[in-house]
Amino acid sequence: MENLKVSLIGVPTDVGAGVRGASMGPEALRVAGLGRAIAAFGAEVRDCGNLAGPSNPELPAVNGFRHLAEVAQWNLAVHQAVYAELSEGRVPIMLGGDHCLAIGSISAVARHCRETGRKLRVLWFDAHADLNTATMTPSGNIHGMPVACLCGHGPEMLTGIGGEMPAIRPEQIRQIGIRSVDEGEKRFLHDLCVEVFDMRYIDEIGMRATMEQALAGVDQDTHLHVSLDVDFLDPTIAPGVGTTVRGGPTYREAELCMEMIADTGQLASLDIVELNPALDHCNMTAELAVDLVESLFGKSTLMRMHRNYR
Ligand SMILES: [Mn+2]
Repeated sequence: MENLKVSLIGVPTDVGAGVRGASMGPEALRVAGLGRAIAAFGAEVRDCGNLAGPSNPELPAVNGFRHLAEVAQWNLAVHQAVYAELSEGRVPIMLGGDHCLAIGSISAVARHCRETGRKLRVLWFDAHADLNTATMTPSGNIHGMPVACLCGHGPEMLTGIGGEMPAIRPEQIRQIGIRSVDEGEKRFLHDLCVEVFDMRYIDEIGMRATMEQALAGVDQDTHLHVSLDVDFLDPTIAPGVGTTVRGGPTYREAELCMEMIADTGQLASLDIVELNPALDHCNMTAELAVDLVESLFGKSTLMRMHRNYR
């Protein structure tokens, strides 16, 4: 932990969301003590401040997309910032912002992995599959499309960020906590063979076995990226989200996910997205996110052996 260098990158925008407010997420996470919590583990924390970009024009969809130009501009900035921190050997934490920003961050992570010859595993914690396309989307909100864009399905302004198309392959993704999937997405998930651990699966086999499977094959050469949409969590513990879906993981289940990721020792980048302080109660959702990040960086109740899930 002594050599760990972490960079916080604030991305204050909600251009990809239907409900406004996620633009206030970065500051809420700072107020909840995110930087201090990570520094307490002996990591060196650099707060890069907030990226700049266009304001939210609040316009309707055009050809199936809302705010495509603005979303592209923000994601380009994210890509550059995340790539720069990775190039310096640091662990970037993107403080969103809505989930459309994962296009920029994960394309940067994928590029870094290609250039350094590392394997990439993306753990996508979310209530939604985020696999919509312009023809399938009910709303045109691009925060429902990042997985499709990263896999090469979407407008070139988004799929081309990072120079290689597609940025990632579906088999590099594991989705966890999914419980709201649109009809078209259901078909598409199946066709792309995305490995999805939905809530029914978690109910049936439990979170421990689920995470063992999601982490299977992760080894010393694996770059583990966590994309944490806070709507993954049950709304009773995480009300500060624009798109709540009931029936999500409990506090302990979520903690277990993060602890098992920490056990692998391979976490190398993180997105925290969709936190909406306008809908939160006394910053409790931001504080919960900080608790989870503490576990992700190795806070445990007892001294335990590190292990790999193969
Ligand atoms: Mn999402």
